[in-house]
Amino acid sequence: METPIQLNQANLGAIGNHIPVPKYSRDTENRGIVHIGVGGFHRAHLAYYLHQLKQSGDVSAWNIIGIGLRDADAKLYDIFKKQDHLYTLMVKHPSGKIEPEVIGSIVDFKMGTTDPEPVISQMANENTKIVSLTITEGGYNFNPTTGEFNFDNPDIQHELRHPNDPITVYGFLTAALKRRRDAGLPAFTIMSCDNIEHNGDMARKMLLAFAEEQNPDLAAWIAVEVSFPNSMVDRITPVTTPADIETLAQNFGVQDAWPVTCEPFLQWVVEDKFSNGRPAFEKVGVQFVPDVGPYEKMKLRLLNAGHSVLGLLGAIHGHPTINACVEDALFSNYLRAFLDQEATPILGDIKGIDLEDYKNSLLERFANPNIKDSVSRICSESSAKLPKFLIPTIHENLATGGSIKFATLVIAAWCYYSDKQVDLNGRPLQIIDAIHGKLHDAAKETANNPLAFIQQESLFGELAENERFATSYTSLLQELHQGAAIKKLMQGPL
Ligand code: CS2
Repeated sequence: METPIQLNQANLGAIGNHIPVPKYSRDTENRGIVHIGVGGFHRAHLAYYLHQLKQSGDVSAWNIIGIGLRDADAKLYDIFKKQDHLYTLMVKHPSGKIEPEVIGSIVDFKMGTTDPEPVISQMANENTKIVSLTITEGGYNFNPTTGEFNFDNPDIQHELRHPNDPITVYGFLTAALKRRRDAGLPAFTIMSCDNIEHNGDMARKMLLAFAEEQNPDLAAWIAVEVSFPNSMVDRITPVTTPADIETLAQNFGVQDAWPVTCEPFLQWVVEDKFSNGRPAFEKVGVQFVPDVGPYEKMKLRLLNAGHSVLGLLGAIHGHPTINACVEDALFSNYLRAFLDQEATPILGDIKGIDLEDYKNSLLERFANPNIKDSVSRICSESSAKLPKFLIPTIHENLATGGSIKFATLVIAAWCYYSDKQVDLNGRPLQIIDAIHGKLHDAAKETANNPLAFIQQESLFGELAENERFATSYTSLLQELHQGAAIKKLMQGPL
C-alpha cells in the first residue's frame, strides 16, 4: 500500500480517488450554526445531515462553527487545525463493510477556555441563526431528582458574579444573547441534540433559571425571543479506536487523526420551532413534527435504557462490547423481556410507530458485530444517564403495580460495579463518571447499610423508601456480595 494521504483541504482531490469527499466549496465565513460540544455523536449526526444537504447542491445550505468549552477539547482543536476541520465518517455495516466519507460541513473550531471573547462574538454575530448543543446529559446542570438548576456548581457561581467571564454553556449563551439584544439583533434558536426527554424544554428551563439570577431583564427577553425545539436524535457512535485510524490508513489510504465511526441507522425527529430560520433538513430525511415527546420517550426508555441494561450487566460479567452481550442468548432474552415487560407498558401507543418493529430493529442494531460499541462507553456517566433512561421507568411501574424485576437487578449491578470496580474474572473495569468517588463510597457503605447506594436521593429520589423495590434490591445485592454469578441472577426473572 502507498503512503496514506494526509487529510486536509489541499489533498481532497487526491483523497477523492479513494473515498467520497465534499463536492461543495468550503469557506470559514459563518453561515448559520454554532455548535457546542463537537464529540463523535455530533460529527455522525447533525454535521452529517448538513453535509448531505450541501452535497445535494442545496445553495442555501449553511455551515457549522464548532465550539469547545472544556480543556479536553484542545485535542480536537489541534487535529482540526491540521486537517482544515475535515474528518472521516466511517459507517460500519453488519456485513463487515465499512463506508468512509470525508465530511466538510464544520468549517472552523474555537476554544472558549482561555479567552471567551472569540466564542461570545461568534455566537453574537448576526449570521449565527442557531446554537446547537451536544453537551451530554450531565452538561445541563440540573438536580436529577428535583429537576431544578444546580446553583451550587462553582463555575456557575463564578459566571453569575462575572458575566463577561463565562465558563459553562449558560454563561456563554447569556453573554452572547445579551450582546444581540443590546445590538437590536434577533435571537438565535437554541437546539439541544442531547438524550434528554424534552431536551429543548430542559435547555430553556435551565437557561432561564440561570439568566433570572444573573440578569432578570435579559431572562425576560430570552423567554420571549429564543425558541428551543425539542428533538429526538439517534445514531450509535462508538468511541474511535487506534484500529479505526489504522483501517482508514491501510485499507482506504487516508491519514485522519480522529475519524468517527457509526452504525448505518440515522434518525432525527425535531419540532419545527426555529426563531431565526433553519436549513431545509427535511430534504435529507429529518422528520419535523409538532410534538416530539412520544418519540423521545420511546427512544430513551427503549434504546438508551436497553443499552444501560446490557452495559451494566455485561460489564460485571466481562462482556467487552454490546454486540458480545446480545450474542449471548441469556443477555438478549433478558433485554427483550425488560423492553416488553417493563419499558413498553409505560409508553402507551405512539402514533405511526410499531413498537414491535422498533424493538426488533434495536436488537439488530445492538447485534451489529462490526460496531464493537464498548460497554465502558455505555456505562460511562451512568449517574447522569440512569436517572433519565431507567429510574423513571421503575418509579412509573411501582406506581402502577407493574414489573420491576429486570430493572432492579440492573440497579443492584450498578452498585456492585461501583463498589468492586472489577468484573467477575477480577479484571479491572474502566469506570468513567463525574461523581465516580461518591458512587464508590456509597456502594462501599452497603456493607453496613444495604440501602446506602439507593439512598442517594439526587439520583434515585425516594426509591429507597419503597418497600417493594428495597426488598427485592437488597436481596439481589446480598446475593451479588455473596459471589452469585450475574448470569445466575439474570435467570431469576426470566
Ligand atoms: C448510549 C447512547 O450513551 C449511551 O449510553 O445509549 O450514546 C446511544 O448510543 C445513542 O443515544 C444512540 O442514538
